[in-house]
Amino acid sequence: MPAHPAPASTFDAVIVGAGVGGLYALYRLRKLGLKLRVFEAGGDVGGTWYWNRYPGCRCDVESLEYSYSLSDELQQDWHWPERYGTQPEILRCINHVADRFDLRRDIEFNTRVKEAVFDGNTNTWTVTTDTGRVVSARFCIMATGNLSTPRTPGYPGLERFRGKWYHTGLWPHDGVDFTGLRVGVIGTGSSGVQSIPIIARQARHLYVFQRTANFSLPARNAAMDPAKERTHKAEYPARRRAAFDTPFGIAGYPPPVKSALEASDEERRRIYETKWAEGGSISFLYSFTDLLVNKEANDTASGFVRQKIRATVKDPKTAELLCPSDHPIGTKRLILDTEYYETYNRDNVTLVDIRSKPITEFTVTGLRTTDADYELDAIVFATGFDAMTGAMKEIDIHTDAGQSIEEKWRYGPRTYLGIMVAGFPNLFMITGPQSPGVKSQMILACEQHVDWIADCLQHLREHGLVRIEAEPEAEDAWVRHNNEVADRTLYPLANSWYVGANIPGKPRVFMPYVGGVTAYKKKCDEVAARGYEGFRLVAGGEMHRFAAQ
Ligand code: N01
Repeated sequence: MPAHPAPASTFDAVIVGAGVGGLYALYRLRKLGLKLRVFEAGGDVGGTWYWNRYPGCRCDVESLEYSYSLSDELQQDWHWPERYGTQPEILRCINHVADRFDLRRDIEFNTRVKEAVFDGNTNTWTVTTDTGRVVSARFCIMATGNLSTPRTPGYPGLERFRGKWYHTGLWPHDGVDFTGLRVGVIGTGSSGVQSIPIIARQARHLYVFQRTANFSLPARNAAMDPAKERTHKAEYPARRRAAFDTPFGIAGYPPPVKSALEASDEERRRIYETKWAEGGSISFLYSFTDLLVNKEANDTASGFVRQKIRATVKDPKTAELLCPSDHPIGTKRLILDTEYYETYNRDNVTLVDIRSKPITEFTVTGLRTTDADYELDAIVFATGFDAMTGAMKEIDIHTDAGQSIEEKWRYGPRTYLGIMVAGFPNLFMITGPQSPGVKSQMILACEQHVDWIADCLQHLREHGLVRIEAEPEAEDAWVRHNNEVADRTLYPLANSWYVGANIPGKPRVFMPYVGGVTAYKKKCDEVAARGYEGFRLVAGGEMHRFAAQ
C-alpha cells in the first residue's frame, strides 16, 4: 500500500486559503489561463473576516483604503458606509468579490490542507486534505494568513468549566448574547479592546483579565463623509499607486518633517492633541519622524497617551494599571478603540491585574488567580494567535529531500522576500514572514505579492522553466537585512506577537519586514527585473511543463 494514494487531480497551482490573498490569487492566476484549485478550511470565503466575528470587530485601516484595487469598477461601485469597515461589512464585500468574479467554482470549502510534499523528480507538490482529497500541482501557493491560528492559554481545568467559552478568532456565526451574564475577558490586544466596551454594555458584570496594558487610540469612527468618498473615488488609481510610496502602504497621510525632540513641549502637545482628535494610528505615528526609532522621542508620545488614559479613567488605581509601561508606543500593534478607556468607569466592569496575580486554573464555576476566585458564566479568550508562522507550521510541508518547514523554521522563520523558502521549490507564500504584510495595508500587501507571483509564473512559462527555488545565500542575506532593519528601530523592545512573545517556547525572532513598503516593493521589482535574482530557475522537458502551456 503506497504511503499516499495516487493524486486524483492535477492542477497548475493549488492555493491554500480563500481569504483576501487566496481569492486574489485565484482571480489573478486565472487570467494566466492556469488550472487552479483552492482549499479553504472555513465554510466560506473571507479568511480573517470569516472567523473573527466577535462583537465590535472592525478594521483599523480606513475602509476606502482597506479594499481590493483589482478592478476600478469594483472600487467605484462599492459603498463603504463608515470610516472604518465593520467585520460584517468587509465580509460582505469579500463575498461580493467572490460572486462578481465567479470565484467559488474553484474553491473547496470545509477542507483543511494537512500535508504538502514536493517531489523533486517531477517538480510537483502533492497536497492532501482532511477530507481525503489528494491532488498534485506544479505550484503551491500558501495564502494561509498571518493571524489565522488562534491560541488559548494552557492553564489547567478549562474542561471543568461549566459555563461557555469563546475565542475571538473562532466566534460563533449566530453571535453570543451576554445579557445578564458574568463574563470574563482574558486579553487586552486589539480583539479584547474592541470587544470589551460592547460586552460591558450587555453583561451583568465584566471582569477584564489583563496581563499587559497596551496603547490604544480613539478610532473616531463615523458615517462615511460623502464628499470624502467622492474625492477618494475620483483619485482612486493615483492613490493606490501613491500607497506604494509610503512606509505602511497607505496614502493620504502627510509624512512628518521633524523630530519630536526638535519641537517645543507646547508644539508637541498641540500636534498630539490634533492627531488624538483626528483618530487613527498612522496619523498619530506620523506626528514626528522619529517616534519608532528614538526612545526619547517615543517617550513624548507614550507619555501623552498615558496622560489621556489618566484623564479618562476615574479610578486612579485602574488608570495606572491601564497605562502601558513595558514597551514604547507603536512597537506593538497600536490599537484603535471606541470608548475603551471610558468603559472602566462603568460600575459593572472590573479590571483584574493578572501580571501580579496570575491565573492559576479554570474551575467549575470560573477561574482562579493566585489571590481570588472569580465566578463566571462565560469566558472570552482574546488571547491572540500563533502569528505569522503558525498556519504554515500546522501543515506538514516537506520535500522528498527530507526537509520540512517545521524543522527549517525551528529557530524562527527564514525566507527570501517573505515569498519563498530555500529548499522548498515552487512553494510561494502570500505575505509570509520577513515581508511587510502585517506592518502595512494587508490587502495592498496581498495584491503586491500575488502580482509578483503571477508575473513570475508567466516568466517561467515563457522561458520553459518548471522549477524556481530561493538560493540559500539570497535567503541568508534577506534574513540578515530584516534583522538589521528591525534593529535600527524600537520594535524589538516590545514583547509582541511580532517576535513570537505571546506563544510560550516560540523562538524570539522579529518576523515582519519593517524597512517600509516602498523599499520592499522596489527590491521585489528589481529581483524580477534582473531575471529573478537570488532564485535558481530550472528548465524542464516537455512532460514537465505546466498543464496550461
Ligand atoms: O491578539 P494579541 P489580538 N494569559 O496577541 C493576552 C490584528 N487585529 O487577537 O500582551 C493571559 O494582540 C496578551 O497578553 P500579553 C492586529 O494586528 C486587528 O488582540 O501577551 N493573557 C494580550 O493582551 C492585532 O495585533 C484588528 O501579556 C494572555 C492578548 O491576550 C492582532 O490581530 C482587530 C495570555 C492577546 O493580544 C492580534 O490581536 C483584532 C495568557 N496565557 C486583531 N496569552 C483590527 O484591525 C495571551 N494573553 C482593529
